[in-house]
Amino acid sequence: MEDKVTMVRSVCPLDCPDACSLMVEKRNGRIVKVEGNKDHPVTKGVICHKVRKFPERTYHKERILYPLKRTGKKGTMAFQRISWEEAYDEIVTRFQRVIQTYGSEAILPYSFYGNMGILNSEGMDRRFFHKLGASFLDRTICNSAGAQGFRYTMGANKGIDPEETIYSKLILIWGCNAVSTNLHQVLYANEAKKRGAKIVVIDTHRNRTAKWADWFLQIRPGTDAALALGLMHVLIQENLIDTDFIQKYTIGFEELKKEALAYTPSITAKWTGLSEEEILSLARLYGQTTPSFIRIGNGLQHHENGGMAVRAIACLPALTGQWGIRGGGALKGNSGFFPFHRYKIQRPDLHQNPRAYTINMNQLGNALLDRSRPIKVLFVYNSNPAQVAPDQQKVRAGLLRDDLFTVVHDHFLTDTCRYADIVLPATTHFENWDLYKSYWHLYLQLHEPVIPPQGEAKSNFTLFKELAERMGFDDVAFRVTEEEMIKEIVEDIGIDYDELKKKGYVKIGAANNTFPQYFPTPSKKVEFYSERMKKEGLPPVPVFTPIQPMEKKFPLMLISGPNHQFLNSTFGNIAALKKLEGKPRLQIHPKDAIQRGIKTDDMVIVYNQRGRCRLSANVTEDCLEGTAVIQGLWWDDEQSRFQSVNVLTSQQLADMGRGACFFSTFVEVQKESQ
Ligand SMILES: Nc1nc2c(c(=O)[nH]1)N[C@H]1C(S)=C(S)[C@@H](COP(=O)(O)OP(=O)(O)OC[C@H]3O[C@@H](n4cnc5c(=O)[nH]c(N)nc54)[C@H](O)[C@@H]3O)O[C@H]1N2
Ligand SMILES: Nc1nc2c(c(=O)[nH]1)N[C@H]1C(S)=C(S)[C@@H](COP(=O)(O)OP(=O)(O)OC[C@H]3O[C@@H](n4cnc5c(=O)[nH]c(N)nc54)[C@H](O)[C@@H]3O)O[C@H]1N2
Ligand SMILES: [Mo]
Repeated sequence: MEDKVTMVRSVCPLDCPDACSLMVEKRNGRIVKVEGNKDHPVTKGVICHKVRKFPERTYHKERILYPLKRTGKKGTMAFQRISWEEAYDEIVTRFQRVIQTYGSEAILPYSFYGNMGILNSEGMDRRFFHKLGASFLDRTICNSAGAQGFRYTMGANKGIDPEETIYSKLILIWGCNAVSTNLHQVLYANEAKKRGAKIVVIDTHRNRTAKWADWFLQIRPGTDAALALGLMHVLIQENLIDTDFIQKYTIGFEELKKEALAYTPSITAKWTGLSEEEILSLARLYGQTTPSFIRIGNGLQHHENGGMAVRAIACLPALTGQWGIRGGGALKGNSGFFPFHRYKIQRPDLHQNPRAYTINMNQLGNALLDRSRPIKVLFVYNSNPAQVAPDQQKVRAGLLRDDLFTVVHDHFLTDTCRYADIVLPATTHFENWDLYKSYWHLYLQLHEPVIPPQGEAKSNFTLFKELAERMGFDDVAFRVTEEEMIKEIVEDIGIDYDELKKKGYVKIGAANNTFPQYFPTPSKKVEFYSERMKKEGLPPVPVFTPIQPMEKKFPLMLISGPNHQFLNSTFGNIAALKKLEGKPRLQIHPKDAIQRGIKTDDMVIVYNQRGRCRLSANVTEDCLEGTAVIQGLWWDDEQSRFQSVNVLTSQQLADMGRGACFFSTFVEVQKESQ
């Protein structure tokens, strides 16, 4: 028999700005290859290495294909196969018992964007938990602080259209490891470079992006607001600002000027660790180049002062009048351009339980250990909290509670499944319908299933729809099919479904159209001064608040960002990608290493008041003195006795948006005794 080969369109579901359009090669019904779609205006045939490994992940021998029930102690991964009927019976019986005894507020969903599809990440699931009257999860683990900071200045999560950044003459990549985390922005920047642009990276770590840049400025973590104010100082002093733009489109320039006055190059240098010359040159370059573009990443906002850092940086393009010029402005996130009607998709009106708590997902550990607001059921999907949530020892202590009933829906037995009472098999995105937006480019994409569900796997959409039926929820909200829901969502915002289905994607609005005629802040201008912030008890103009180490015992600041080959903890079990990453390592500056008698490849213990982590050392000047770097969210590995990095991070919240503070972590390091 001859091989039947077909090429089918797909979308990358990962929590990544690029939201790539994929072409999938199928042979006799099986996916054999995944490539970038050459016809997609942003993907242009280019995808990252990890996504090429999707076939290996999809057909992996360890994929969960049937529902499982715990047979041993929590934490031991002892399960037996059960049927979906049995699984549903267990879940529904437990739900009903908990609701009767404690109220439905004792049930908490825990999810994030393991799959970015609207239906499967914030669609049918939300409807279900709303109708159930469950407690609310405040989903703030990723970009909340920075998004809020950007909104205070600019009014919305809207920046420039990244396709226009090929026209930029200066590109500042600020706290963003784009080579690993936003590949197509790097391709646009390379195109801009061919047209004469200069690329500057501002980061605390000499990461892959820093190595690619024309100019790398290595800044002390948590001092970005000081640098932004220092740049403003020079721009104002040397009259490199656009006074017409400021007058027409901004408010609060005088107040901002007063604040920036204090940040002379010498003071800014003291805080940031940069030299005065670097600060002056950067300010002059920025002040004299049009159009200039700032890509603001998530790294700098995972700090206790991260919201304000982004708010301060977001003021820069208005000072030099960049908005409205093709290739000029900034981009933190662009999800604000997708005008979906959230309430119609998620149906918050179905929620009828005024006693429901709101639990911040960064504080899962505390929530599970808090006896005053008892959580009795945890329902996890699209997330791996045992690895990704901060203060992991508390998270796991909570998950170990005997009186907690935990359901986990996933593709693999993640470390979270270790604590589950019931594990449910999830379909991968290849097996589902869905609708994908991007938080960076402006294309909406439709996904039709490429292969049938593997084993007995069910999508989040199907799972919550079927659970709704078993709970006796008879609203029409639970009777729609996937395609009907997608049609409703897109037609509601004036998109022609048939066109979307034919092409696979449509572009939403033109980004720069709204700027500078109109800025969606309360004053309708770029707000250097924000009355709203004042009312909310925050400083109304950008200020710099240094991060204070809690205890002198832990002198090194630990930055634990993503690595190149994984996507958060996803892919942490894929052999080919693990091999490329090697092993989890602690990067430490030579001066800090010498003081502690540490050499490259020594085993070291990184520790603080919350926990300890055993790693091999890499002594390198890629990180600054006084900081240490671990990349990647690795899975538990009992053999090497490696404990993952989130045992060290804290549940503290950032200054804005109730965001996470992963990188404001202080540790000490010592060589492991032999
Ligand atoms: N390959 C890969 N791609 C990914 C992910 C992944 O895990 N792997 N994760 C996805 C997700 S969910 C997200 S949110 C994004 C995150 O991707 P990015 O937005 O790039 O953010 P991070 O990689 O967390 O951090 C970026 C850089 O910020 C630096 N940094 C830390 N603190 C500071 C500071 O105080 N100031 C400055 N200037 N820099 C600082 C870090 O050293 C790091 O190099 O990437 C997405 N894409
Ligand atoms: N120390 C430290 N911690 C961090 C970060 C950091 O930089 N440093 N980054 C933080 C950030 S920015 C983020 S966004 C979070 C990310 O945290 P998470 O969103 O939890 O990300 P993942 O670890 O990728 O876990 C996603 C899980 O969803 C599963 N999944 C995928 N598709 C589906 C599906 O369709 N259905 C179901 N049921 N499951 C599915 C995957 O198999 C995977 O196990 O981590 C945060 N944690
Ligand atoms: Mo994220």
